[in-house]
Amino acid sequence: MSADIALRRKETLASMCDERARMLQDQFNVSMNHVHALAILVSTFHHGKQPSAIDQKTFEEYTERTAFERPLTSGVAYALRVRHSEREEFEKLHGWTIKKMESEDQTLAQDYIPANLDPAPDQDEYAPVIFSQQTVSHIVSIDMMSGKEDRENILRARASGKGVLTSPFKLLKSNHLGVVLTFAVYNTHLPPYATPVQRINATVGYIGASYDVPSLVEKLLHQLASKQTIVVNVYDTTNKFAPIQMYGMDENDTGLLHVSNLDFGDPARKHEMHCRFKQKP
Ligand code: WA2
Repeated sequence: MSADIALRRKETLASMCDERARMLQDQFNVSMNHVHALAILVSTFHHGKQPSAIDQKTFEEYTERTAFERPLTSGVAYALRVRHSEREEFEKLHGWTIKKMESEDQTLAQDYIPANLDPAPDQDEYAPVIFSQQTVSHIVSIDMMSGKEDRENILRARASGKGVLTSPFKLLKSNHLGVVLTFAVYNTHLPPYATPVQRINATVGYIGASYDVPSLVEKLLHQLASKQTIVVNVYDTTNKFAPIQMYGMDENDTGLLHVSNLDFGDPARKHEMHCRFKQKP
């Protein structure tokens, strides 16, 4: 192969990979902005009004009708911050107990419904889901602080005021790895340049969106009709010595590799897209 053909081939791979990485990143950014806006919606119309203007039915209808605004997400939900001292009153009001997030095999069971889950053991505070998009209705009443990844996200979101992402993990009722995006919802008394402690104290709940990465990336790449040409892999490379594969098959060494950076808006997480040609030249 002549030197200029080899160079052209390299440039083609780079531009195809960068284009796909940019599309994925842009769609992620669009949905992140809309999840942020949902946090403000809940703050304004649920916490900011007496009585609240949002109930499960309104939330479900609104989130379903605006689902097109959140590409790549499989569902959004709202978890309320409940202190242990408020638990009894909260459970009486809702007519259900706060549930503990359960193990994989339990959540994969055919008859898995939140009502069959165990009550959450006593904790200082809880984050039970009170509103959900219909697509993730199976997490209603579950204490999101009882799941490791969800809990870390909640703590980081409320101290920072930013949208935060989990590492890839197996979402409830899904066979794939996914990620969760969380924004804290604050009461209206939060000063604009609040400190982490002020933010934590002003937190009233958490809006979260789940991303089923494999099926959503697949859908995105499908629109580009390049699947005969290149193989795409997406990794969480936050720990660069132990990357986590989020999309794609094991990489097959066909020579040329191009790595495009992916910025999903959480500086604490790093992601990359790896592209290769399917065929050797
Ligand atoms: N949403 C959907 N499926 C899940 C999940 C989740 N978390 N966790 C595990 N499987 C309400 O950050 C608050 C959503 C958590 C938000």
